[in-house]
Amino acid sequence: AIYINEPAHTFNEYLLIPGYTPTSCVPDKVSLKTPLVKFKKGEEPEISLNIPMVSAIMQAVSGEEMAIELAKNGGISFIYGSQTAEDEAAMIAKVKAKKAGFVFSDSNLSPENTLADILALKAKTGHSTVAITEDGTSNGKLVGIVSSRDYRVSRMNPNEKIANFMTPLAKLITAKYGITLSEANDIIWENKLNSLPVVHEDGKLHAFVFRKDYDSHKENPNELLDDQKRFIVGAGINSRDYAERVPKLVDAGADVLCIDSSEGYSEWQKITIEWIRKHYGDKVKVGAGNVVDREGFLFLAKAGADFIKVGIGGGSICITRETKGIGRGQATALIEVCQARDEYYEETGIYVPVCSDGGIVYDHHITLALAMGADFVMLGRYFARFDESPTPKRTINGSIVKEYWGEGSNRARNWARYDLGVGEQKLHFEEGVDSYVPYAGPLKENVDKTIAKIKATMCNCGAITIPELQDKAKLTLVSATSIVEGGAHDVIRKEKDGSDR
Ligand code: MZP
Repeated sequence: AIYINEPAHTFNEYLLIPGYTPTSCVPDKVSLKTPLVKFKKGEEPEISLNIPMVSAIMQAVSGEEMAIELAKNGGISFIYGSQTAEDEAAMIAKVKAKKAGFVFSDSNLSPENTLADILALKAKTGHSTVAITEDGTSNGKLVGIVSSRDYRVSRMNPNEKIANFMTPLAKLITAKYGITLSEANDIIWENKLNSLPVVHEDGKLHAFVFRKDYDSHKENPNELLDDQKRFIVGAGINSRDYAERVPKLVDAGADVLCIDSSEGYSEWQKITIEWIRKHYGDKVKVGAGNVVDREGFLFLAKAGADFIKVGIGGGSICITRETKGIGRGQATALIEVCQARDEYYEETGIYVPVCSDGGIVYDHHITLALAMGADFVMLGRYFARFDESPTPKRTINGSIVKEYWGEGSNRARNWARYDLGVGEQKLHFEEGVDSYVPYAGPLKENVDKTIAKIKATMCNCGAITIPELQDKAKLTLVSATSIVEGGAHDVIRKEKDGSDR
């Protein structure tokens, strides 16, 4: 046997020591852009993320609603593979059917409806914007729009007829399909509008462009507004039914696949990647994992993985270390794998992004993971708490919670994630638990706060990009007592909001 006598460490045992911060290093200047798939030296990756966060390949986390919202915010979801290939492909197709960039609503009301009807429609459909047409159909002449950002609406009597407050809205200019984003923005600014409806030549409403539209800010201003901009989405696959599953996911429009396995240093993964390369060449991107050491990384990199996930046993719902006695402290595993990734890059000129998967408890663990070399992190528990996760809210002992269960639990029955070739299509023993997590509200609110913390810490370290952070970061192991010192201590706290950390 080989003994590694140094203990493996977790994120909680590390802190960053701040570096010099020049005045030019402010959070607004920080870019969190990061590669999702491998690329050659001097080239750009085919897919990048605007934030280094992806949602876990889990039933309780990544459905289509999560995927759309996370993509809007710059990350990507991997739709869970522990469902039939048809169901998974249908989820992918739903995400791809949504147009990115411009807020669109096909829900129409006529001027005869009341403000209360608008609010009810918004609540029912989840649309932030409602189109008002002359006859209340999507083919009718557009006379205005009402957006939840519309300040007038909040001050009105709900029984007021739309017709009565339509006049200012009717003055909105309706732009023709085919104009560029920059032309749309000019019209918006010149006319002091909040938004601009865009219609097809056949008169059908096509899109709304908002003055403060987060997505349209990121668009190329010369881009035509109809363009086929879609949200990016990933999909989990396994090393059992890939020959049937992968074609369905690719046809549905999945941008990237990931082999979902609790232990990825195996011939099964190599066979799966080889099958994809044989049938699709490099066109279909596929991540692999999970590994926790240099050998595991090199094996999957040589097998052709587009990115590699690190982490065994650190997930919040995971009991793999207890049941099977395999795993490694997440920080130590990540540091070793990232060093192997850097050496591999030096030798081959191929950069294979590393994803730190599982075990993120505090927001600052994400920054630590990035500083240790991760290109992005995969989160389960974090995203399971949000409105957009696929599970309903419940009240337990007076607290609002959402359900969160492991893929290795009897509830998920994701036997393919754990199968070692027995192929009996059942879990022989559980490696995950079924649990609750505190409900934390909408994704955007939480992700914005997390990103603000990451950017602030990066500035403390004098870094405005992730590679710069990885280069400059000074990390220290901490003693158990200094962890205690790091929290509020020796005071009686008035209130403690566990979600804000
Ligand atoms: P966390 O963000 O909740 O700490 O961890 C999420 C990660 O745990 C997933 O991305 C996956 O790698 C892993 N996972 C999912 N199910 C199980 C299980 O049932 C598990 N053991 O370990």
